[in-house]
Amino acid sequence: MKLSGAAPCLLLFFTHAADAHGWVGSVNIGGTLYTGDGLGTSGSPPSVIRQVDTNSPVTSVSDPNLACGPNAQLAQEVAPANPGDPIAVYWVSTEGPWFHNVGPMLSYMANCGTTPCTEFEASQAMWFKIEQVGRDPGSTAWAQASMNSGAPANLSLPNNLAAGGYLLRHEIIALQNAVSEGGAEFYASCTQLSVGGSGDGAPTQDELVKLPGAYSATDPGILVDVYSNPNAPYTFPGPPIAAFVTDVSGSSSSPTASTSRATTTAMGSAPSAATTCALKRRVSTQSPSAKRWHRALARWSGFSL
Ligand SMILES: *[C@@H]1O[C@H](CO)[C@@H](O)[C@H](O)[C@H]1NC(C)=O
Ligand SMILES: [Cu+2]
Repeated sequence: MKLSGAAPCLLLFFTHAADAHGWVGSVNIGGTLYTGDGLGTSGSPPSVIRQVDTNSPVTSVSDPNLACGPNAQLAQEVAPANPGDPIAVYWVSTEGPWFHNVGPMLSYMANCGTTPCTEFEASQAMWFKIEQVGRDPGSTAWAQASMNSGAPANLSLPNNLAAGGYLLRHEIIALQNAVSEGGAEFYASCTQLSVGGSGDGAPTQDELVKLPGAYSATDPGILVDVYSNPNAPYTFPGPPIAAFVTDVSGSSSSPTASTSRATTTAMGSAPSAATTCALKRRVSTQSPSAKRWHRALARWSGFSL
C-alpha cells in the first residue's frame, strides 16, 4: 500500500495510541542474557525477571505496582552476579524497541535478606539507589531516547557490593505528559540476583526508601514541563545515590559520563525548534504539538497514555 502526504504521520499516531508503552524483554547480567516470559505469561519458562502483565505505565506514585511494575509476579530463578558486573536492560514495546524519549532512568536495589529472592515480596523491600541518568551530557536529548533504536539501558552493579540476594529495579519515567499532575508514566522492572564476591558495600539506613513512598506527585522531577525550557536542570526524584556506590574505596559503579551522583544535572544546548514527522523517527510523537495529537487520539480511541 502506498501512502502519500500526511497519511504516514497519521498512521504513526494511531499505532502509538494503541501501543504507546513497554516492558523489559530481557536483561544481560555480566555477559549472560536472561529473557523474560512475555506479558502475562509468568512462570513459563522460568525466568529471573519478574514479569508484568501489561505494557501500561503506573501513573500514581502511591500505587503498589510502582515497585516492580504492573502485577509483577515472583520469578522462579535468580541470576548469579558479581560486584561491578555490567548490566544491560532491554526495554521493548509491542512494536519492537522502546520509543518514549523524554525522562530519566533510575536503578535501585533491595537486599532480599534472609528470604530467597524467589519469595521476597517487593512490598517488603527497602530500596537504595545505585544509578540514574537524565539528558545526555551537553545535549537536550535524554539517554532514554537512545533506546529507540533497540539499544539497552546500561548500568553496573556497585564495585564493592556485599554478597547476597538482591532485587535489581530498573525504572524509566516517561515525562511527555508530566506537565499535569498524574501525567508522568512510571515503568519499573525487577530482576532477581544472587551476588557473590567479597564486597562489604552497603547502604546506610537513611539511604533506604520504600517504593511506593519515595516519590511525590509534585516532585520537581515528576510534575515538570520538559519542553518549554529544555536547558533547565533536571531534579531526579527519590533519594541520592547511596554513598558506598561512589565512595573512593569502591570507586564509581557506573563509568559512563552521563551517570550522575548528584540529584540535579545541568542541561546542554537548546533543541532544534522543529520536530518533524518522519517515519524513521518514531520519537516525533513526543514533540509538544505531536503530544497534543497523541492525547487527542488517546481520548478518541479510549486508550490511556
Ligand atoms: C548502552 O550502551 C550501548 C553500547 O555502548 C550504547 O549503544 C547505548 O546507547 C547505551 N544505552 C543508553 C541508553 O545510553
Ligand atoms: Cu507510554
